[in-house]
Amino acid sequence: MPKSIIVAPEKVLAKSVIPSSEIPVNAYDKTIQEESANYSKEDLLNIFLDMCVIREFENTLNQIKLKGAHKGVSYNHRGPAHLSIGQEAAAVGMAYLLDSTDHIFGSHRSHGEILAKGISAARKMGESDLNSIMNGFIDGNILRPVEKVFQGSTFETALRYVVYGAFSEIFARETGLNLGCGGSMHAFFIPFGIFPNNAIVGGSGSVAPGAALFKRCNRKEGIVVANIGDASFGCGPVWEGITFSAMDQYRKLWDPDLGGGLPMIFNCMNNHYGMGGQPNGETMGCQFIARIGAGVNPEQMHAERVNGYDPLPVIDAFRRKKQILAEGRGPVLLDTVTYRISGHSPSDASSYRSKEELERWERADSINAFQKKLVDAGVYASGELEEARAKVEDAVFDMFKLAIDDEVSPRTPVSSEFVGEIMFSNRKIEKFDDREPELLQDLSENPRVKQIKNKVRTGYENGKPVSKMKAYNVRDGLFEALLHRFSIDPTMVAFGEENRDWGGAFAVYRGLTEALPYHRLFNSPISEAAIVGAAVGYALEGGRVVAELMYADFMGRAGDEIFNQLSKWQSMSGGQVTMPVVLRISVGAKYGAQHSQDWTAIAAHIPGLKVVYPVTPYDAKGMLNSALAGSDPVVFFESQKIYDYGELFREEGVPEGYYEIDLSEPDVKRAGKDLTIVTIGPSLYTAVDAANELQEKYGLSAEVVDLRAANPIDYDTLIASVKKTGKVLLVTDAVERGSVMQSVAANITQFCFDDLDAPPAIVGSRNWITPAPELEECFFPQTSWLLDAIHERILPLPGHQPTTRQTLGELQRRSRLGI
Ligand SMILES: Cc1ncc(C[n+]2csc(CCOP(=O)(O)OP(=O)(O)O)c2C)c(N)n1
Ligand SMILES: [Mg+2]
Repeated sequence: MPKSIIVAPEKVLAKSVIPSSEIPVNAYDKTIQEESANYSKEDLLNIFLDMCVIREFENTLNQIKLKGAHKGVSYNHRGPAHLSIGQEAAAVGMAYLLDSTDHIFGSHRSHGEILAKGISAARKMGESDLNSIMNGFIDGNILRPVEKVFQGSTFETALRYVVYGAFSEIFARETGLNLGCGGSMHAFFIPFGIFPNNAIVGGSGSVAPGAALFKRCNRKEGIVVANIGDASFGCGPVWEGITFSAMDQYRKLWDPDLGGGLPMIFNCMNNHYGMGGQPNGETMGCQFIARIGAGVNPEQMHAERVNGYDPLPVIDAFRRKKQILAEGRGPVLLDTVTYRISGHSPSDASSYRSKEELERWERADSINAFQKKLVDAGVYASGELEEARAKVEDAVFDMFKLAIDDEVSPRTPVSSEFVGEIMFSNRKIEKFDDREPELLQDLSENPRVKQIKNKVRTGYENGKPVSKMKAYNVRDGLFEALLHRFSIDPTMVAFGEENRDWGGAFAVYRGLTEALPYHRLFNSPISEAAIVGAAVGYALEGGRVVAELMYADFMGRAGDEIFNQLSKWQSMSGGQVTMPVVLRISVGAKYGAQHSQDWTAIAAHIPGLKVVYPVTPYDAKGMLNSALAGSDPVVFFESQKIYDYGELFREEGVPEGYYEIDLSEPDVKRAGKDLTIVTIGPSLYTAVDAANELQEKYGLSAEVVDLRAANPIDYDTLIASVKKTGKVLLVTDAVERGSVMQSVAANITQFCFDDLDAPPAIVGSRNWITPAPELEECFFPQTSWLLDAIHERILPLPGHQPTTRQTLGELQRRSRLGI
């Protein structure tokens, strides 16, 4: 049922003030004695030692980057190392209470967080679970080398496993946490709840909320933490992720059983600097990152600033905030104050800060300070701590030596096809969970299902076109595919702008509001970055998502999320995760320069994305069925020009039952022998008109092949056609320069060089902004353009009088002008 949130004029126009409350700053002031109920002696030692593990790990990297050697062992590490020396207390404090059901996301500077979280999760795990993870992960690939040099307790082995796996990952070894495919800035290890770290500053801000969403939608335990820097709070996607996480609907409209607000902590690792810019005093104006919470919701995101130069205030804050999340009152913002003693990277000359400032923080060093705190409180003698520290430092050194040993830790196999092989998982997954999918009604009762039942599933009936009202159309095909998968896969959710109630901006979702509970279909904020980012986070957790961007023109708003997040985590995980996301993107018409662009080429250019563009009801249903049964990210373009078209190419019409179409397979929409016309998107219909005219006026039979996909493309069908005809025209509604057809034409030239009578000719839209609808005929390829291009560039048509300029000379002239 549609929701009803009344906007009452007397209420929204009434005089009042917005209440706000004070935001605590470094409020923690407990002594070790006062904390005795929370920590045993051993707990305090573990906190200290975990910090020391991180310091030694980072110190090792620092030494090899600066001097090419550590403790007399030389190593040349070519890749990056963004160190967090100084931030150990913040990392250990953050991770201390978290187990493997709690999931952290990080940044380019997250080595410390990975180690802290891995060790903390391992410490809380039973021996058998630990053993099964370590033995099971890539057949014990990381464990075997560790076991060769260390025999001890399961936990001590696990500690070394994390350190060795992290070193190996940074050094691009097969034995890395991500088989060496992630590297320093992207390492992660899902079995211990360590989710991707992100080299895109603030990248985790939009992705992590999707993981928290997964936990709510699928009733899973645990919380999600996005560890991001202070300067990241200037990033739009972080604000979008916050907005997405703080939507009212989780508590106001969703089933309360799901748990309420997202279990999400935005944890600012506030080291006071970007690379050199200073958010406080220079590049931002909030002074306290915690203040941002006050602008988000009445609870002010339960924001507070905590002293992250001491692990105990951070642990204390996480203990309280976890409780808030368990009560469904998330999200939370923590402003964890710390300091980066190391440079941004080893080449950093620290020109942006004074020596004196650096020395003051070094004097206050969190590890030494915590050691002193334990000694002063009489918990440990200084010597005991020094001795324990030396032992963990030795363990880190041993793991370093192991990770640089080429025999034990071989390089990730770059010479083979390995990276290519893990780009796509290419799996067929019926459902990601066995539980019963939640539906609100028997689907035979659904109004849209009933309406479709009365439609004619072919475009022609008794030789006559079926009216638009009666014809089963592209929208219906998409709807049937969606409903099919929604009724099988309980994890599948769909979200985007105006998805619920409205029925999707272009009515594809009409009927789904009645069929699905809120958590399976909901309206998102106008936050394209968060829509795609959250889809990525949701999929990383193991759920299927359909996310929607209303117009292709809005892809720029979700640029990073499409180009760097959606596309890359399968391969950067070393093939360990799947990315079952269908990103529906509508291509506009009649809406001018910022609402009518076909950006298939931009998506197809990015490695790691499948990109399709079906334009018939049969293809729409079959290709969406395939995309929704797969395990890869599919950017699914749809055209607003043809949403209401019936099925004009298959006499049998669109089957009522389930079927799939291979996403790489071009389709011959009309057979012919004299000329091949390859199309993508709605240019199919222009090409068919042109083929009709070629037949009627010139007696030529053109074969029209609908590419249907921009990546992957199986060229066999195209090659067979071009070998037969020897002539090929490629047509697209995208602007011609850099279009998908440019690559296809280049490939056809290579594959069919000996069979071609003329070079392939491309007709695309003009390389302009899309003009007003009244002028679209000058912009989008018209039938006449196709005929003229054939006449001028492929095959002179007897008696043909061109009415448009399609000569090679004209192409050169336009190119010279960049238009
Ligand atoms: C989107 C993006 N912009 C810029 C950079 C370059 N860069 C890398 S780290 C960094 C500073 C980030 O500062 P902050 O978020 O505070 O994290 P910190 O480095 O302090 O841990 C910048 C600008 C980047 N990696 N990604
Ligand atoms: Mg910073």
